[in-house]
Amino acid sequence: MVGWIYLVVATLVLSMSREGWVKGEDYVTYDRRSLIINGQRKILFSGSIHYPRSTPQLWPSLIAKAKEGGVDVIQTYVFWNQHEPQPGQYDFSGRNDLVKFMKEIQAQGLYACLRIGPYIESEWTYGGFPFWLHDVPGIVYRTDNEPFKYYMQNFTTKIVNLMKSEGLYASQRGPIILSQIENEYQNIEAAFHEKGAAYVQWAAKMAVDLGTGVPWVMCKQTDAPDPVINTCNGMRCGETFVGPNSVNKPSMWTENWTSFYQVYGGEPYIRSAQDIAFHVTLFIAKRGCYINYYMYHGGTNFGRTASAYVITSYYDEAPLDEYGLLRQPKWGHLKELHTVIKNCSTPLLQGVQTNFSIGQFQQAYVFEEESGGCVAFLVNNDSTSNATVQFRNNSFELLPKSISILQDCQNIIFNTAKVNTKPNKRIATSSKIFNAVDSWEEFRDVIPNFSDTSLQSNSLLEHMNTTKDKSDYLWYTLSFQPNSSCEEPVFHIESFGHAVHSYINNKFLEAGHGSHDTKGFTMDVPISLIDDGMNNVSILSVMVGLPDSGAFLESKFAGLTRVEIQCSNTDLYDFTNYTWGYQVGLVGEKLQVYKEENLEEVEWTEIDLSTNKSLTWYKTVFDAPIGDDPIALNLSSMGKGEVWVNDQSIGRYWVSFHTSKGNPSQTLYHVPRSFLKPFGNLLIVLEELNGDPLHISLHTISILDNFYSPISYYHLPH
Ligand SMILES: *[C@@H]1O[C@H](CO)[C@@H](O)[C@H](O)[C@H]1NC(C)=O
Ligand SMILES: *[C@@H]1O[C@H](CO)[C@@H](O)[C@H](O)[C@H]1NC(C)=O
Ligand SMILES: *[C@@H]1O[C@H](CO)[C@@H](O)[C@H](O)[C@H]1NC(C)=O
Ligand SMILES: *[C@@H]1O[C@H](CO)[C@@H](O)[C@H](O)[C@H]1NC(C)=O
Ligand SMILES: *[C@@H]1O[C@H](CO)[C@@H](O)[C@H](O)[C@H]1NC(C)=O
Ligand SMILES: *[C@@H]1O[C@H](CO)[C@@H](O)[C@H](O)[C@H]1NC(C)=O
Ligand SMILES: *[C@@H]1O[C@H](CO)[C@@H](O)[C@H](O)[C@H]1NC(C)=O
Ligand SMILES: *[C@@H]1O[C@H](CO)[C@@H](O)[C@H](O)[C@H]1NC(C)=O
Ligand SMILES: *[C@@H]1O[C@H](CO)[C@@H](O)[C@H](O)[C@H]1NC(C)=O
Ligand SMILES: *[C@@H]1O[C@H](CO)[C@@H](O)[C@H](O)[C@H]1NC(C)=O
Ligand SMILES: *[C@@H]1O[C@H](CO)[C@@H](O)[C@H](O)[C@H]1NC(C)=O
Ligand SMILES: CC(=O)N[C@H]1CO[C@H](CO)[C@@H](O)[C@@H]1O
Repeated sequence: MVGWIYLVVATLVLSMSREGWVKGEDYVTYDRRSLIINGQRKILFSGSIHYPRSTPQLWPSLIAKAKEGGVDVIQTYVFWNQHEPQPGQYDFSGRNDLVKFMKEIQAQGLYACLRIGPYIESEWTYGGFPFWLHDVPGIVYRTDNEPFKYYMQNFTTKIVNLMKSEGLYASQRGPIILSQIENEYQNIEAAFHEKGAAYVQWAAKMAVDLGTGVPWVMCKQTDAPDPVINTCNGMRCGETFVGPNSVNKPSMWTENWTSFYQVYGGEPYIRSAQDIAFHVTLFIAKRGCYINYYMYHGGTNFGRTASAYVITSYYDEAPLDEYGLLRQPKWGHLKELHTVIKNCSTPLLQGVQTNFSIGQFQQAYVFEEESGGCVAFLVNNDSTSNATVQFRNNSFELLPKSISILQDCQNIIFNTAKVNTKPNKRIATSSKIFNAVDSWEEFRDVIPNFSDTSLQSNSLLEHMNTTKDKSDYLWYTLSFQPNSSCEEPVFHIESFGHAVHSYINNKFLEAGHGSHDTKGFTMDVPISLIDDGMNNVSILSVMVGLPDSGAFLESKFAGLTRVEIQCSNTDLYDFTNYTWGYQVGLVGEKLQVYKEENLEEVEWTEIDLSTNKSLTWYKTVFDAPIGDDPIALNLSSMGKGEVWVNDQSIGRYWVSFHTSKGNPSQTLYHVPRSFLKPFGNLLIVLEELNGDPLHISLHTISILDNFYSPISYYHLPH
């Protein structure tokens, strides 16, 4: 009966879908049970790997390891601000070579899911939007707004046409079986009232009209209009997903979080292999047909691509770690689960599903074919005790918080809580310490005074609208003379984020910052003033990535909001509406002194450790460690800044921002092998605070297999 309904629905969808789709033999369609690719139903495991978060040199091995781990589909967002840095000027080179990435997926025989967005969030700066959108007159992002819709359609069309011209859709025998439009829009839809729903309709129609020949999805969007499929994102979609919004759509999970992104001041989020396996299996038991691991490989937020307060390493806890090494037992346990599910796919896809209770906290999900094929899932949702249950006249003892998979509905062939894969351990082996004073040179960046600035305003300007994201840094300067003697002056600064370094009369005072959850902060710093002359106040406002989420992203605010000097005799100087002078960026940035060709633009001197070293550029050279192991810089002796190797930024660092346990959130920073030559690699460090470059070290990263306990690890020689 149910099988018959599938057949009718499938036939309807197929016949309806032929019109308007790209011609080709390999259609991708769907019914309520699954995607149907080239006439075949599929249960698909998918893994997110974002091409700009690794390098073209690493893509083949990452994809191969995903394939070996039982992944069928590689899912990626498309990163608009990487591809269209200026309106109409496109970049698809190097790490942005989306076509090459898709072709690598195809070459390895995998499918692809292309999440175009073009709003992507993804802890990527500005949620993937190019900052120039901000200055389009009258624009309001992600709603029924003509300027926004124009640019969204323009970019989406550009990407779809690029994929078509390269023959990359499955309808053209390419790898892409699914595309996504928008991203978790339901989170903000209500903020736009009736314009929100109108925008969802428009976005779906715009996408479908592009005629890709493969289905579109909208994740976390219960009102996704037909034929767009609404999908689930989350950690426990087997429990939380209310299901597809129409009887002929399959149940799909586009983001099952393998961990959680990490912010400065945050500890890593570790999700066990058992917990992931439990929720993936439950989703399958409840007739899910597509599960994507977000992330399967996280990688690195190179340069300034991380969003506000997000660290440079991305989802290092995923089955493939930041360096692309297997994280065990996660990778192996999920591989085993994938193999088992694949082996049961005939009864899963062809059988009739029933479910019933087998105990107070225990349920059975059974898929049975008329021909006798059968697979059962026995769920024990008791998280503390084993449960003994009767199923089909057999007794089974189920581990706490686990799902057992029974082949032929008789023998347990997999249990989500029973991990057969041995854990491994990642080790960092020191290869070089940069402790020779004479191997370094430094250049102190310039602290501008009010009289040096060309941009002036009688108010505190908003940070992003002033820098246009050309730099993280914006100088706010003024000069003033107190009316009369100011006793025990205290400098009061309020900022909407993200960090501030304050200077008076060319002397560093203090640094302050907000956090991912509370971006605003205030500082009160005792200072000394010159009473009978002009005082130069210079405040460096620093952003650590642009915001990436929420409604009305175009009108988010950052930078200084109030500046005062309070004297003990109640005199108060309020500079909020004073004449301020502004400078976007640092001198070293403007001269691009991190590039080999521009080194001569400034005078480098021997390093001087005797004074405060805030805002200093350091330079040295190093040879690549021999071998093929991945490489990382250990920056635990540093404060906050950014690092370049051979002209390429390996990302921001912020070691001085500690977690509640007193640890930096990240000390090792990945230097891709492909950035290096054998000898004489240029290393440039921009340190904003008082870090010590003489304790920077270079490490090779490797995996210790058969790792049983921390004790055995500590006995090994380094
Ligand atoms: C997108 O905009 C560019 C100008 O920036 C224009 O040349 C191009 O034709 C537009 N493409 C589409 C599909 O609208
Ligand atoms: C796959 O299923 C077949 C028959 O159902 C069984 O004989 C075989 O052992 C299974 N293989 C694995 C790897 O589970
Ligand atoms: C069977 O599944 C349905 C639909 O998910 C659910 O409403 C019902 O509670 C389940 N029954 C048992 C006994 O678990
Ligand atoms: C397990 O129990 C928890 C807590 O009662 C509940 O929230 C969850 O939905 C249950 N899961 C399943 C698979 O029954
Ligand atoms: C379970 O046992 C009963 C009684 O012996 C029998 O009637 C029934 O068919 C058995 N069920 C299965 C699934 O083997
Ligand atoms: C729970 O069941 C497993 C077998 O399924 C068994 O090895 C284990 O000893 C049991 N634990 C307890 C506490 O009974
Ligand atoms: C700013 O003024 C200080 C004296 O307070 C001076 O040493 C410094 O060179 C000036 N900065 C610039 C960029 O001229
Ligand atoms: C952004 O800056 C421009 C001047 O460059 C100004 O006209 C505009 O009002 C500013 N917008 C916001 C939102 O601050
Ligand atoms: C303030 O800056 C001006 C211009 O750079 C400089 O001439 C003056 O000496 C500075 N004042 C103090 C107190 O440093
Ligand atoms: C300083 O003098 C200016 C101009 O006379 C006046 O507006 C301001 O209120 C005075 N500020 C203080 C704190 O005395
Ligand atoms: C600064 O000027 C703005 C606009 O003129 C005004 O609304 C605001 O109250 C002023 N703030 C202070 C602290 O004087
Ligand atoms: C939808 C869903 O399951 N969201 C969960 C994702 O994971 C975070 C972190 O554990 C939970 O807080 C959410 O509830």
